[in-house]
Amino acid sequence: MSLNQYFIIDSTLREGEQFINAQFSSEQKVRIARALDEFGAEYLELTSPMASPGSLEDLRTITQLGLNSRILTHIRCHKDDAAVALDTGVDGVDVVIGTSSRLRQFSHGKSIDEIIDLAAEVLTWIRAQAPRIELRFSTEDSFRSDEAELLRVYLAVDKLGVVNRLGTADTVGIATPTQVGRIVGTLRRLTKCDIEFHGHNDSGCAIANAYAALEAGATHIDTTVLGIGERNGITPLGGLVARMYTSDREHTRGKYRLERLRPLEMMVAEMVGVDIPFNNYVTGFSAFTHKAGIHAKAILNSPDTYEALDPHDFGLTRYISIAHRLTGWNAVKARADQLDLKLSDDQVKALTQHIKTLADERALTLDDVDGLLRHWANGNEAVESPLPAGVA
Ligand code: HCA
Ligand code: CU
Repeated sequence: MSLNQYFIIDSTLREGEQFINAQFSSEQKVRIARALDEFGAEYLELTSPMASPGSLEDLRTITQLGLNSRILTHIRCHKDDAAVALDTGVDGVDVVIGTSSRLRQFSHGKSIDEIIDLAAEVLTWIRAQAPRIELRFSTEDSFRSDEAELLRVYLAVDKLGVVNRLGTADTVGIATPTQVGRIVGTLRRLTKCDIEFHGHNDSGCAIANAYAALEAGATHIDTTVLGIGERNGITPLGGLVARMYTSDREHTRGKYRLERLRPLEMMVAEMVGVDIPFNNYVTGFSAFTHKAGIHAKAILNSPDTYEALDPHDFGLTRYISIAHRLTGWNAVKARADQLDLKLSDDQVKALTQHIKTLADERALTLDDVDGLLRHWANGNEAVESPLPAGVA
């Protein structure tokens, strides 16, 4: 399977609602849905209509917006939930039930055989009611479930011939790429269904696990904007897109409107009252900054020397920092050119040494360096060159 044939199921309006600060109003949900649709997310997963009267109403509203994204809702493995969900006109239903011994014992109390029987009853019933709906069956806590039992559940469901997709969920964020590859690869070999991966980020593998799932044959990946969700969330949309871009730039550029990512993230960040982390994929404030002189020189010659992602594809720009002791004369010269100041290479080299000496004594700003550049360009380059006002 080519890594190009995958779909994003963005769950900001379901898993993302489980983020501690998320309390989306109906109007905010519609704005998020539209922004994700414009970005190009193929599916949006919304909170169960059983969660609250407002959740039911918002599901109906968003289903009727006429978006390109297909609208899914997430329900327990119950006929009652399914009946309410189907009545909203959604494009698909994501059914989930826990299979780990912990969830069997402390959550729903069912044995593996009981899970298989219940899944058969509910899934067959849904298919009979809605022959064209996209039907997904997922096991919660798949990666802490006994592998033989897990497979028994999936194969029994596959055999029913009524579901489109089997979901795997790393509910507590403990899976590794190798484990995800093994389980998804097994499902790929033994079933004909599409395969979805939903991965939490508790131990930092959510993007790598999503990628491993795709390499092993998964077709659908769950994301949320900024990765928000229960605890510290799931695979972030931006991080997954960055990962896919580095694998196939042209395809990713064609598939998603990448310049929409930052406004989308800023909107959701504001709604849930968080800042975008400094080291966020693509949109963190330092994602396209370059500092060391050696990096700056190469970046000025050819940006792909030190950039796997082209900021312009995401509607962003790079920044080369020069006001510090690691600076290099090529970057200082580029700044002089930007300011249209005429300085010889020897002058720029000498000034660069001067900047390094000053930076050893105190933190400099770009204004300080610009002041020095102007000062030197005006012919005031005495060895003890006084700093312009405010710099010394
Ligand atoms: C949860 C459920 C879930 C479901 C994932 C899925 C998980 O714990 O809230 O439907 O595949 O992480 O297991 O989000
Ligand atoms: Cu989850």
